[in-house]
Amino acid sequence: MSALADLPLIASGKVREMYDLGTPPALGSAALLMVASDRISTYDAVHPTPIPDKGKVLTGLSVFWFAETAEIVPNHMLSMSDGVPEEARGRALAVRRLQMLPVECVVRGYITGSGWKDYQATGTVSGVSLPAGLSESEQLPEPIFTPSTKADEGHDEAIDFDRAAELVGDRALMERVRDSSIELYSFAADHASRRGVILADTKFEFGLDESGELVLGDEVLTPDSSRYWPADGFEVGRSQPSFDKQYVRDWAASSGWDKKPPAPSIPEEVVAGTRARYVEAYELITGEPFQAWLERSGAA
Ligand code: Q0N
Repeated sequence: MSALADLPLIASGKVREMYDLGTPPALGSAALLMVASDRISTYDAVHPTPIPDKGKVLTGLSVFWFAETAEIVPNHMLSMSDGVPEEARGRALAVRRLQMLPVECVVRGYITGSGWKDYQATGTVSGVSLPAGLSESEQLPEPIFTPSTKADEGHDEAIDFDRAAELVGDRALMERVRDSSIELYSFAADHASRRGVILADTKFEFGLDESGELVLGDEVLTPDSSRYWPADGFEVGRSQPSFDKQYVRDWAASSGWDKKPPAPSIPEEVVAGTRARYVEAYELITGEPFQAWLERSGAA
């Protein structure tokens, strides 16, 4: 018996789902249930093997960052308990229903991934000109806002600020979105650096509430929405190991998988190592035992 299955599904991605909660009296506004699964993807393909507690780690991290950043920008979190079915406790949040802005708000402090590719080809990322001569994974002189939009096959398409403002239909609002995004990134990157972790880049989504106020939505500053690198061993001039997924990627690279779907199942020692890295990320960033989140959220 699944309480989740009885809720209307309104959006689903590779590794999470959103359900309609209606307008529960205890929450006082139209609400959604945002659920993080234990599924993991590498090279854009979802593996059939779950990583136990991954959804709880990501949800706990989002809750940490929602609390830490609430004075920078209000966010959509309503509750980790009211409206959250027992079976989803710890890996789901009740959130305010917003009118989402149709842009993904990427902030980069380091030049890597698709940004590195675009920079090598054009010297720019999402219309932002960067200094010549940067090396792969180098820290940028200052964080840059590089919005994107969902292209047809669910792949992100880089757009410049003007195009983002056009899609949102309000240039002044888009300027506030950009400034808030950079402030959120800078705050989080500073926090992470003091704990031995580099926040290379991250993606935010924003919406407007019923009174037109700008609100931070989605998951925030999780390993799925961000690139976290261990500061230990960081070296400019090469791609960096991902804090969380490197065990799976290293195993996948040596397994003979051609990195095209379907993704293979993951051996148990790789699952265990990966789970330990997610828990380590939670504990490093929040400064508390992961067990504390399990208890506070009603998962344990
Ligand atoms: C919602 N997505 C992810 C924006 C949408 N609080 C909310 N209220 C209503 N809808 C959503 C949220 C949240 N979070 C978010 N789907 C529904 C999809 N993105 C893709 C990029 O554009």
